[in-house]
Amino acid sequence: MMRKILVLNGPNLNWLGRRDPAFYGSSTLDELERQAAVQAAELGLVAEFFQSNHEGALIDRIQQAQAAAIVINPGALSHYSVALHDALLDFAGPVVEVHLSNIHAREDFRRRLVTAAAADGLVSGFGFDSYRLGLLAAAGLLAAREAHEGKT
Ligand code: CA2
Repeated sequence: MMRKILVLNGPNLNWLGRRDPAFYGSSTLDELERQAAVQAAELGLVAEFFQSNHEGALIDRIQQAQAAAIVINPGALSHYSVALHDALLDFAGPVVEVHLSNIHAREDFRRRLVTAAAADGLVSGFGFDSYRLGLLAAAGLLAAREAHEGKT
């Protein structure tokens, strides 16, 4: 059975490709998701996508997730959402946080990461490739867990 991976995008990422190409590139969220679906399939995963501008909607989706792992770009919520942090912490599977831009090369307020503390790891600064690397990391963590479970 193919394992599912949930790819979540937070506030304003629905604007991808429409503004700020210097930071976020010129492709749309739809294009990003289509690319990520192919990359996930290459790793033996079925990707499900959800974007919301609302913190609560993202938390609801995490709580209801049937997926084995999560790749999430929480957008600006990364910098202050304790509620999203707590929802990710309660998720049973691997969590990888991704950012299109290098958050350490921007304003100081972006260097404070709240949700990333609930993730297994973080990828930042590689544009769409951050998602590809995030999927790869999540697939590696899933394989490691399965190998461990096989031994116990
Ligand atoms: O680099 C990232 O992926 C961010 O999560 C993007 C967030 C930003 O608040 C984080 O600090 C870093 C912003 C997403 C806004 O996306 C837009 C895309 C195109 C046009 C306007 C906004």
